[in-house]
Amino acid sequence: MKLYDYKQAPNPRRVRIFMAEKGIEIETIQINLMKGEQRSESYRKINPMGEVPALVLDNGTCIAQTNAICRYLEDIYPENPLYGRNSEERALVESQNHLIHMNGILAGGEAFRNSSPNFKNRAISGPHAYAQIPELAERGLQRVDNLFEDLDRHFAEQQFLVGDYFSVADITAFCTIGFIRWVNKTIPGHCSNLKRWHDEIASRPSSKA
Ligand SMILES: N[C@@H](CCC(=O)N[C@@H](CS)C(=O)NCC(=O)O)C(=O)O
Repeated sequence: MKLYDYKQAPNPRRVRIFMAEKGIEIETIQINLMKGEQRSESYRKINPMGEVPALVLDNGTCIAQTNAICRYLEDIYPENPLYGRNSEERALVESQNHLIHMNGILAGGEAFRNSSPNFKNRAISGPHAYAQIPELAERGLQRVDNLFEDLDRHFAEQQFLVGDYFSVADITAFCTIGFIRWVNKTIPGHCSNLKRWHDEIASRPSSKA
């Protein structure tokens, strides 16, 4: 297998942390997004979406969505499950992971991609051109503020996103908070529960992956 990666980008980081938690090693190839390598003809032959991460299996199949890659790895390396240990936990992990994707990754992306001069006409990742909409950048920032408050309330009650079970949803949230720094937003000082959770995840060796 080969993992197409870009060290600085949030979605490939989710896969790298997931792999580190499970002790999985996969040959990794860097695609430099700043140089536009994701849009090159050669890379688009591998992943027509022109995005990273992408996992190419030994039979040539390309799995090109972060959650699908992690699910595939969970399936073939079931030890130390990160998608839940029973039906109820799997449903709760799914729910939290989806919420963080919607209200975190997409909100941060909305703020970042609609404001950064480097993303002019690339306000949505993928093969199609979309103009920036400044109002969406503004709304993205509001959504990020709400995410911090919602997570802070959540972590007042629970150790991780799903009770005392560390899961893929925590990885998604951790990478989201790293990504949100790109729009100059960090955990507000009064969000002490969120800070406690963040420090705990940052202290895991996988967080350096
Ligand atoms: N839906 C995809 C999104 C992946 C994505 O947005 N990747 C970004 C890096 S974090 C990318 O490749 N962007 C390329 C671009 O903006 O041209 C997933 O969940 O994997």
